[in-house]
Amino acid sequence: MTPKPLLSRHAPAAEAATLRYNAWVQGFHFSPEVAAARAAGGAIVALESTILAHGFPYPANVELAHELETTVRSHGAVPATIAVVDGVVHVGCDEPTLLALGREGNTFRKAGATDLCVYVARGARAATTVSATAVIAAAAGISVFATGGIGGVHRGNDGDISHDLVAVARTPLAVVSAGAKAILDLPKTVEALETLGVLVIGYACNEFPAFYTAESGVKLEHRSDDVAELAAILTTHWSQFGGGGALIANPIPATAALPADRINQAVADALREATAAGISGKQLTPFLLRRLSEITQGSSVIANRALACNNAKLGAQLAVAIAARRAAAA
Ligand code: PSU
Ligand code: MN
Repeated sequence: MTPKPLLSRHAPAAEAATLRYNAWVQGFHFSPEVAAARAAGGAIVALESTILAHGFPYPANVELAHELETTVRSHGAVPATIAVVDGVVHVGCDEPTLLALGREGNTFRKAGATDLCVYVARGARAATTVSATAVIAAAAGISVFATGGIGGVHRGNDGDISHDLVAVARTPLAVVSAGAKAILDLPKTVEALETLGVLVIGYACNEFPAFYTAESGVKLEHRSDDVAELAAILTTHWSQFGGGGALIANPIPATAALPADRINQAVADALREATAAGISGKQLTPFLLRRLSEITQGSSVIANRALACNNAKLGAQLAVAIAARRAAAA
């Protein structure tokens, strides 16, 4: 038996959201393995497509797409890479779509949760960011989403704050992320997560991870070293407290981390170039990631790949643990 929510004031909103979501899901295209897993209550891990189309160069992006999916499968869950193709939301992409995302990334727009409707209504192609992937995954009943690093509060005072933060706050799912991307202002990003009510838990770490390095100096209040305990915390958050999104902060493995001084210098240089070139808005993150890869001669791409796969592995373990708890409670 699922315990009754303690906070009934959240229940009407949750119910309305479920109804809206259910209507919306009718238009989704599920891959055969995702459809089977949904029907069986199996473990599914959502994966985003902006990291492929706009975050990684070709062919490393196609290799990453395959490696993420293989990692999820080898840890007992089903991968659901999410993208919009010809106006249809795909939850689980077939091989031609993964190849198109990698080879023709620039023919895919970068969709956040807010502008998904534009691309769907126009029958266009769009890669989904963390925000768009999170709302689609939650609508499809998927509880775990693995990415590289979420967006957040950019450095400086230009007010650029990724919609990822708000969308994750609203969406009842766990995002497994190596903190937030190192190009950001990490202390401000952690503060914004707190303000928005995103539960942040460090997996086997005491500090908010800094993407290419394990530590940022920003201490976390919660730490868990046990996937079963994480699953218990999350299901309690959602089923008893009407909770929204949670960020499971998973540091890059020590063997893959970049030297902090080198990457910090590269980030500072890339940021200066972006300012000089007047790059802002949706172009900023892809510009910075591309420049970092050039400045570090590809080391940043290798590190990004390692941390994303590490997140896919933890995401799969977590999805399996959550599915087991739900099966036991049913
Ligand atoms: N993680 C990565 N590489 C990426 C991203 C995440 O390792 O490219 C993408 C995600 O799609 C995230 C987006 O939502 O970067 C953030 O973009 P912005 O800062 O414009 O909101
Ligand atoms: Mn932005």
